[in-house]
Amino acid sequence: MIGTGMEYDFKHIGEVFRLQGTLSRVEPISGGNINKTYRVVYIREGGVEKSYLFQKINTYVFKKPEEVMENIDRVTTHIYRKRGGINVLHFHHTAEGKNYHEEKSTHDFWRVCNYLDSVTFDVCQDIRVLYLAGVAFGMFQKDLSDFDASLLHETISSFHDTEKRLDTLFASVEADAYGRVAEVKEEIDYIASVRQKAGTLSRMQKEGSLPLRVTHNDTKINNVLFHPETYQPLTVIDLDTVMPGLVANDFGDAVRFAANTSVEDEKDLSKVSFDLEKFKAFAEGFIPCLKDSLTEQEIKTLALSVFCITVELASRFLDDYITGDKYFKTLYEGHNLVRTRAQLTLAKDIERKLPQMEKIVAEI
Ligand code: GN1
Ligand code: MG
Repeated sequence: MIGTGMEYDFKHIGEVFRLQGTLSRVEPISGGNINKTYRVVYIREGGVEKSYLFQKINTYVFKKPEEVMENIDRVTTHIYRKRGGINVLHFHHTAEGKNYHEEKSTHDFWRVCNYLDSVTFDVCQDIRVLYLAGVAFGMFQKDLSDFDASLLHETISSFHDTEKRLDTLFASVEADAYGRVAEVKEEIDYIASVRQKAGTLSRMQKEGSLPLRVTHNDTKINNVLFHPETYQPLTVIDLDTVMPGLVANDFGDAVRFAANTSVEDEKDLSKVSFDLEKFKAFAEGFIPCLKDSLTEQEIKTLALSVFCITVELASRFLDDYITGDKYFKTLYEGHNLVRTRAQLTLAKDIERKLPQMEKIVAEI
């Protein structure tokens, strides 16, 4: 469950990162399902306010947080050079020159970066913003197209290996450690019925028919910061899972989130559906950024990737539910089940609309 965050000694952490001024207030930032994030406001000499983003990395999920931070350092440095330093994430360093700090007594693992004045969207009705989100993720990939992938650690192994995710789910179903399986039979039956289809992209990856690129791997559109007035994309955030991967997974995961007519954890399933207009807008922003590098085969997998990644995430939520809610942060009892049902409702609608989605991609 999520705490208030006020149990942490933010003043001390600020000192470790040598931040200037006096700490004035702390505001929790909700949204992420893994790490804990806070905006910490300092008052500097002359009364000027300066905000920072403090994040406590979830070390249950990221077993080697030092490697996560090494990846982030390399990726942000690369992007910084390309973009001339404008609107780039910058992580602060401790006196020992590290971009993270591990608290000795608690083993809490902290990082601090600049706070960009911005807005983000969980549900977005504005077609232009969706188009711009597509551009932001497309450009992110383009910026990293000449980055040496061998420099990156695999921060979570087999992260988007859908086949493996489903194998894990069915093993957990067998074990039924928390006695929750009987309640989710319908969900399990559906996932079993689409197991082959949902694993298509991972199989193609293993066969070597899709190229590995440096990808973001967590492309929810609330990971794009937009300018508060102009809505121009400022930067892409949440770089914990930047790793070699499939371009289709970045596309699919973004669309899974952005083209949903409701939120990811909607309880009222009648509000959940897949919006083809939104899909088209995102695709029109994303695909042209990569048009020179995408292979024929990659283009063919874009529409299907939305289905695969949605089933994959539903399986991850369901697996977490039946294994005792240890991975994703939950706000209430049964939250992971609510998420599963919303994602499966979405997956079914995507499955129905696949031919139309393929047509839209082909036209672009
Ligand atoms: C997690 O932490 P957050 O909210 O950015 C998860 C993603 C899921 C997403 C679903 C490291 O992302 O894979 O798609 O929740 N990140 C990790 O909301 O597992
Ligand atoms: Mg994330």
